[in-house]
Amino acid sequence: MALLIRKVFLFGAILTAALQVTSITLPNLNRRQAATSVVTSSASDSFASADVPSVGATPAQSWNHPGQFHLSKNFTITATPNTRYYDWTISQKTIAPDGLERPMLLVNGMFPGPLIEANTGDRIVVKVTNSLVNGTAIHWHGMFQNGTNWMDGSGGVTQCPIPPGQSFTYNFTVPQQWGTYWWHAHAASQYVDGIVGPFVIHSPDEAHLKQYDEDVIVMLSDYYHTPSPTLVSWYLSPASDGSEPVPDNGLINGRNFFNCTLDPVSLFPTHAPCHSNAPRSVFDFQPGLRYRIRIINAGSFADFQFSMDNHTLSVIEADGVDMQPVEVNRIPIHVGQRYSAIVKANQKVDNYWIRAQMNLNCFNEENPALDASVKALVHYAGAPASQSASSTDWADEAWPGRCLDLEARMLKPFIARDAPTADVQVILDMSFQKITKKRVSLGYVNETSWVPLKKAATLFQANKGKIKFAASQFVITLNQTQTVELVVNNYDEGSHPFHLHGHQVYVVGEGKGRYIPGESPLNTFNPLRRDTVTLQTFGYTVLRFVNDNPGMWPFHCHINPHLDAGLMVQFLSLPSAVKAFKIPAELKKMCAA
Ligand SMILES: *[C@@H]1O[C@H](CO)[C@@H](O)[C@H](O)[C@H]1NC(C)=O
Ligand SMILES: *[C@@H]1O[C@H](CO)[C@@H](O)[C@H](O)[C@H]1NC(C)=O
Ligand SMILES: *[C@@H]1O[C@H](CO)[C@@H](O)[C@H](O)[C@H]1NC(C)=O
Ligand SMILES: *[C@@H]1O[C@H](CO)[C@@H](O)[C@H](O)[C@H]1NC(C)=O
Ligand SMILES: *[C@@H]1O[C@H](CO)[C@@H](O)[C@H](O)[C@H]1NC(C)=O
Ligand SMILES: *[C@@H]1O[C@H](CO)[C@@H](O)[C@H](O)[C@H]1NC(C)=O
Ligand SMILES: *[C@@H]1O[C@H](CO)[C@@H](O)[C@H](O)[C@H]1NC(C)=O
Ligand SMILES: *[C@@H]1O[C@H](CO)[C@@H](O)[C@H](O)[C@H]1NC(C)=O
Ligand SMILES: [Cu+2]
Repeated sequence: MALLIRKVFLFGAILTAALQVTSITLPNLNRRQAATSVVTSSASDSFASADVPSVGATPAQSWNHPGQFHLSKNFTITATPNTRYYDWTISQKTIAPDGLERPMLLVNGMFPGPLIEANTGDRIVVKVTNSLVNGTAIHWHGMFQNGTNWMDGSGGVTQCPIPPGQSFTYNFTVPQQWGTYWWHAHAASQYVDGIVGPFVIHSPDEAHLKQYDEDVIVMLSDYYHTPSPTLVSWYLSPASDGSEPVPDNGLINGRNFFNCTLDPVSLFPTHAPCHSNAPRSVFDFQPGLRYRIRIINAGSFADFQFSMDNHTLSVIEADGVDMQPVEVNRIPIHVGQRYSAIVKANQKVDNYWIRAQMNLNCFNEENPALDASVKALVHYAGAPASQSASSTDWADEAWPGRCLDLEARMLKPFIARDAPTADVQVILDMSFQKITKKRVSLGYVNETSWVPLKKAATLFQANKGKIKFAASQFVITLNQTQTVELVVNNYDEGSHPFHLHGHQVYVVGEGKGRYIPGESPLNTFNPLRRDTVTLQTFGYTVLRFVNDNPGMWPFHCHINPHLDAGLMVQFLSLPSAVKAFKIPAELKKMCAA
């Protein structure tokens, strides 16, 4: 391992010249200008929450808009559908979320990007203008896109990337779902470089609507000082020996402290200008109120354990599905997943640490620059403003050792549904193998390691009636509206948060080793439903979903390097309906660019 680290140092040093930051641009946008959220009628509140930075924040971080993470009371939760318009421009900017300057890819100059806030049934219209040098596509993580599969934003699957200099308008509705979601680039590894934001859907039917007074978003992410194309090419080279790049830091709502003296010992030193006084995020609590905390892991590799000193977390939602409340001290949350928890501001007026502890057991490598305990603060009104707290972590051990989800049997959906009986079973074997000439470890589902198509999208091919796809595309065709049982055997030592686009799946079974039909126990009685499920190391997972949403749906590991290494399959659901899709011509035209 030490040898490997030395190799990395050398490699990092060579790269440094190419990564030197030349200028720093501080976009001077306020949130309203930035988001240009032209919202119809009563919904003009979408971006209206206070623009004042929280206690302790430095106003210099003009790209960061803490106000949008505290949802405004002015937002009207209603069942009357509305159209919400957003106008986004994606461009490269040099900013310093944790004090170290680096080029990032940002929407409207914001990091994290603009909040989308809507009600169930609303229409969302987002005009995306691409001012990058590469094509891009935006995916709306967890949206069903029922009847609008081509708005899913998956590069090479449901669309060709939006070419540089061009615009595309995403336009879809969000019926029959609510809760906490997010959006992110789904082209190359771009979201790792900043193209991410929260997406919240309200509904008067939400189970726990009356159980909280305030509504707050906590976006967690791991964070690299080096742009992702460099990380990915290293990862997909023999030099990495299959080890994922380990983050330099982590962020909470786009902020954290970084000790600049540690940059030289990073796996990828940058030598970029760095300011050791970047502020952490601060969440203001009013004593006596109840807060809904929406935790989103918008990172690319690390599994976090989320906790708040002296405050228990009552989990009420997982990936947009309301849960019967369950009280915990810590929530493990893997990439792509979301949880809501209710927290009572019932402790002594003081400052408390919020902790997002990266699970180092999931990493093969060490990064000496990384402080794996990512922090933010709760500040009770009346306590002194501070960037620090004297509170201590819960006494119980943060990590059981391996990288696992909150146990499925702890999470019981509030609206109980038994898993329907399976009509058809699909078995997938997931592994990493070094079988290429280049001695690079690639991700395989059965015999296929996914490589995105160039100037083509599998959806458009299916729309033309194609049923056989390129060898790099593992497309599983599901002809009928029926219940699919998806068994995934993980033959890898790592755990993998798999996300199925367009669906919520029933998690009916999990265990060690290979799935053995008839022997591995299943629970079909109101099992957990969600859209991103962690496959445990050397274990099996059994999922079920109803194949009633026509389209080409990726099922992939959300760990970004693993997706780049090919860990993806696609379900072609209801091909005859897909053939009948009237896909906008402008979308298909982007393949010619
Ligand atoms: C909410 O609406 C009221 C009345 O229109 C307005 O005075 C207030 O500034 C708004 N609050 C926010 C956070 O936008
Ligand atoms: C554009 O894409 C190429 C190929 O993936 C990559 O090498 C390059 O770094 C990207 N440029 C930016 C600014 O992200
Ligand atoms: C969005 O789609 C709806 C339904 O197809 C259509 O009526 C509307 O004009 C579209 N809006 C935009 C801005 O493209
Ligand atoms: C930063 O790291 C250096 C070297 O490990 C250490 O001496 C210093 O105390 C650290 N500074 C802060 C503010 O943590
Ligand atoms: C937080 O909890 C710890 C352990 O129970 C306790 O010792 C401490 O006094 C609490 N802190 C405050 C500010 O209430
Ligand atoms: C994947 O491979 C396994 C093991 O060979 C096989 O049982 C399964 O049917 C394959 N899955 C598909 C969708 O082809
Ligand atoms: C699905 O339909 C296609 C075209 O009709 C057919 O070739 C294929 O065998 C069918 N697949 C299954 C699993 O029935
Ligand atoms: C999708 O729409 C079809 C037809 O309206 C409906 O039968 C099905 O239940 C919907 N599925 C989802 C996941 O919304
Ligand atoms: Cu993975």
